[in-house]
Amino acid sequence: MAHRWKNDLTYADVTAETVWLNRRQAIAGALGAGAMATIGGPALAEDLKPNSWKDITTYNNYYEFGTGKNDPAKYAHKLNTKDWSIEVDGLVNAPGRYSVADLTSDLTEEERIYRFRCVEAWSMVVPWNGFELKDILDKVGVKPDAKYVAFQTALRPDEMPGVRYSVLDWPYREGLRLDEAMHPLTMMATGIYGKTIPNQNGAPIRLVVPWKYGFKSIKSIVRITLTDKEPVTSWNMANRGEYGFYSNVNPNVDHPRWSQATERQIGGGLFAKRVPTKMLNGYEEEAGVLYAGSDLNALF
Ligand SMILES: Nc1nc2c(c(=O)[nH]1)N[C@H]1C(S)=C(S)[C@@H](COP(=O)(O)O)O[C@H]1N2
Ligand SMILES: [Mo]
Repeated sequence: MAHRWKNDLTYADVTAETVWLNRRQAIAGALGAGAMATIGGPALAEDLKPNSWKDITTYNNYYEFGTGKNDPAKYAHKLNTKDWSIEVDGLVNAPGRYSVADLTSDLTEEERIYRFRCVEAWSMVVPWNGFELKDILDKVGVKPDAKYVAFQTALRPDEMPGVRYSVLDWPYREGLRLDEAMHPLTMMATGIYGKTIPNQNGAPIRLVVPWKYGFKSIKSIVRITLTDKEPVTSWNMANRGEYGFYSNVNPNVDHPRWSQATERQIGGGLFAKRVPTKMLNGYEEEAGVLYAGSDLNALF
C-alpha cells in the first residue's frame, strides 16, 4: 500500500509530447480505468492531463535568471550543467561530492504526473521523471540525529544574470523536515516528458514536493545538508510573514496579499474560470499523515 501511487510505466524512449500523450491514452484505453487506478493510485487516478511542453518550459520562476516568467527560458541556456556535482554533508554516513550519476544511476527512475501549485496562485500539471529523494538519502546514509534536510542552488554570477539583483539572498536555499524529505511523493527530478529537464526547470536535478507551494521545489541543486536545526530558506529570509518554512498548499490560509482559495490553470486561456485549490494540493490522502496531530491551518 505504501507505494500504491508508484507508476511503473516509463516513457523515457518517447521524444515528442504528442506521441507521449497518444501513447498514454492508448495505454489507458488498453488497461481500462480500473487498471490505471491500480497503477496510479488515488493521487493519479483522475488521470491528470499534463500541461504542454511549451507551457512548462516558457512560464517559469527561476529568479537567478530574472524575475520575468519568460526570463528563465531566455537566459538559462547559459547555465553549464556538465560535470555537475552535489556536495552532501552534515549528518550523513558518507559525506562527499557526488555526480548526479553517482547519486542516481542504480536507482529506479520513475515518471510522476503531479499538480504543481505556485504560491502566486497559478498551477500546472507536470509529468516529471526522476527519483525518490528517500532513495538518494538512503544511499548516503542519514544519521539518527538528523531532523531536517537543507538544499542549495548553484550561485554562478557569470552564468546567472539575475543574481546581480538582490531580490533574494543568494544562493537560493530551501529545506524540508526529514520526514517530508523521506516521503515517497518527494522526488528529485531530472526529466520532463521523458526528456532531460531543461535548464529553466532546474537542470540537472531539482526537488519536487507536490503538496507544497512551488518555491519549496528548489532548482539546480549543488548542496544537500542533513542537519538537526530548521534550515534558513531564501523566501523566508526575504519575507518572514509571507513565506513560512512549511508552506503547504492550503486553500483556507490566504497569503497576506491575495487569496489562496482558487488558482489559475496555466494553459487554460485568458477567460478560463479559476478552479478551487485543494488541501495539500490534492495530496492530503498521501501527505496528510506527516501533519497528523497538528493544525494544517496553523502550520505556517
Ligand atoms: N533556485 C531556484 N529554485 C526555484 C525558484 C527560483 O527562483 N530559484 N523558483 C521557485 C518557484 S517560486 C517556483 S513556482 C518553481 C517553478 O518551477 P518551474 O519553473 O519548473 O515551474 O521553482 C521554484 N524553485
Ligand atoms: Mo512559485
